[in-house]
Amino acid sequence: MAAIERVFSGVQPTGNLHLGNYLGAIVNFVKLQNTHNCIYCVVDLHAITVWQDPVELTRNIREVTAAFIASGIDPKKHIVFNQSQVAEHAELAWVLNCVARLGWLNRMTQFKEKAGKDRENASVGLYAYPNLMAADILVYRATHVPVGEDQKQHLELARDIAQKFNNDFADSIRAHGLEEKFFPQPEPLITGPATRVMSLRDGAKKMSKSDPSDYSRINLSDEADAIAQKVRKAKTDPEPLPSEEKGLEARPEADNLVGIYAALSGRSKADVLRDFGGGQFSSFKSALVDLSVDKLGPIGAEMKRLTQDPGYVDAVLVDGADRARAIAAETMHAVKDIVGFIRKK
Ligand code: AQP
Repeated sequence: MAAIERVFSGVQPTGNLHLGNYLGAIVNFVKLQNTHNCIYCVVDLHAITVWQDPVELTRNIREVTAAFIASGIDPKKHIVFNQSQVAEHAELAWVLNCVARLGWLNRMTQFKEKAGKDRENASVGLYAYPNLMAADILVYRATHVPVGEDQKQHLELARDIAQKFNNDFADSIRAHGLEEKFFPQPEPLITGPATRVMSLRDGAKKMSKSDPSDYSRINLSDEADAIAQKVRKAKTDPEPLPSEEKGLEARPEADNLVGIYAALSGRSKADVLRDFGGGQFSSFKSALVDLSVDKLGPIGAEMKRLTQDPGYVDAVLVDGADRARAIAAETMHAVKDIVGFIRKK
């Protein structure tokens, strides 16, 4: 069972899929299809670590799937599915719960941010979330994981868990004739046009699905009017745009908008500033509206078309899950042998 170069990544179906998810993750998912075997997952088990209305959750699973396909992911050549259809994710997560250490999870900043002051009331699932994420990746023995900057720490934890499993069970891995590095070290791919897109209302906060203000983000499902309104209302500062990138330092809102323009147009920030430097935000914002509508409009329209055909979307997920399960089951059989469980052979 040789490890091959395989990409795995996931997006939570928690509603309000936004420009940050698109530029930080989905754009890279699309590119990697040319060079790798890719598995893209709608991580519904992760979503329920905070309360989800069941009807909304079903709708959101279909919406993320539609966003994948509308953005250019090919579910026939690669694998697209929702996590809960492949039981091996949860099964491996339990084994990894017993490998990961409490001290490691206590350091996870995302749990601290999401649990906030009401930590005692957070779900156990939210705390164990990074172990499930490690299982998602390792159950496919994936070698590359494209994510936004905010997921870096979880990826490092997945690497630590993989290494500890390989070390703890080294004798058993050898005894079963398996590769010494049974779980490969997954490489984070934090690359691409915008690894951290910030809120349109506050340049110090990342653009996020759970921000109570819809004006903080551009949703992939937004119509042209909504995109225009949000960009026009986006927070800026009173200075004109600088002519050089250095001038964006300490100006987080300007930096973010220029970064979004650069990412959407496939240019560098320096290049964008050559066109807009010295000008007022109003004309830059008009150009950003046109560009955003031009790039995101067709994706939003295709998402709408696809979500009106839930039968098609669900069939894509079932087919993807069947193919994912075949890979995951092979890993899980080996894990059971390594750990010492008895199974039907
Ligand atoms: N602002 C962002 N900039 C760049 N990349 C981002 N990602 C998320 N926000 C940004 C990346 O998108 C992928 C999917 O994210 P997710 O849905 O699994 O979870 P998340 O990081 O929790 O997304 P949100 O929007 O930030 O949700 P909430 O509000 O619940 O915290 C990941 O690769 C992520 O890095």
